[in-house]
Amino acid sequence: MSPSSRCILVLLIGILSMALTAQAGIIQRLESSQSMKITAIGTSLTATANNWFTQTGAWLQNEYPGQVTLSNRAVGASASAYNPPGYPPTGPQDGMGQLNDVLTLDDPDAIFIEFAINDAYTVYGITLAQSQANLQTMIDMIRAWGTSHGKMVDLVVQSLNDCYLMRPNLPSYYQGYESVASANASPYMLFIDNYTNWKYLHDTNLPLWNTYIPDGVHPSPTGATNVTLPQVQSSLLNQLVPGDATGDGTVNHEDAAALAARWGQSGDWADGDFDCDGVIGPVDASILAANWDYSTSEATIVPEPSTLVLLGMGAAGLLVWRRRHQG
Ligand SMILES: [Ca+2]
Ligand SMILES: [Ca+2]
Repeated sequence: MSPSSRCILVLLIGILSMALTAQAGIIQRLESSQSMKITAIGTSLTATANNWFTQTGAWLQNEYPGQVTLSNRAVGASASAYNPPGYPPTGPQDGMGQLNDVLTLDDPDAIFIEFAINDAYTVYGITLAQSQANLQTMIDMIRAWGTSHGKMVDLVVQSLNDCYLMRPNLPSYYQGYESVASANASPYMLFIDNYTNWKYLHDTNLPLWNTYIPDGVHPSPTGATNVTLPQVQSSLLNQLVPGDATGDGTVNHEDAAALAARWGQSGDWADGDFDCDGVIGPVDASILAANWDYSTSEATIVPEPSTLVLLGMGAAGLLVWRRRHQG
């Protein structure tokens, strides 16, 4: 069979089994008009008022009115799975406790996770290996819950800002988070790296960094708006599209060709294994077909009101011009 006819066959199989597939990625699911309960677990970096999560939630609620419900279960001074000395039994709830609440009370469609900053806090004594193991346990718990409830939960694992107060190995803990996310890669897993941007600001403009993180740990609302939020938005908008083997944000003939070339063989995402089972087959083709012609550029931010006003003025001007020239 020639590559092109094999490609057509694959697409036909895919179109026939389109009903089997579901959208993945928070923006994609919202774009397809799904309602989503979006939750967060984490430390004070997520629990404090008007932080990155509040701002991200407000942005999504503004872009997708009526579709987004938020639940923020982050607790200040918490770490992934540990009760700091002096806190229990009335102290902050650790990550496992927060996750239990999300799974039993929230019926989540998406969960943001960040504990690395406090796992790295030397006073808590959580090793890098424990931090990674705890994150893996949380991911396993979420996926098991999803399987038993018949739904896929979008996971967003993050590094947040840099911090130099009793956290000498924080970059390693952030890297640990990235490794665990990568080892659990799927269309429903996204790792967002905020650390690189914050570290860059620290190294290039320390006075501004000090303004944005006045206590050395917690970004101010302005800091969150100017550094964390744009990265979160960009990462969500550009999340790997199921079916996009080439990773260019568009699902088209190039991706079909990649998939056809490895049909029936083993491979990874770039070869067309979109359900991450290690083999390129009919389910992958159906995922590709379900997202055919999708482009991340379509999921762009709605123009600001001022832009709409300008566009409106342009349209009004055109109308006047046409009337004059018709009259
Ligand atoms: Ca592509
Ligand atoms: Ca597959």
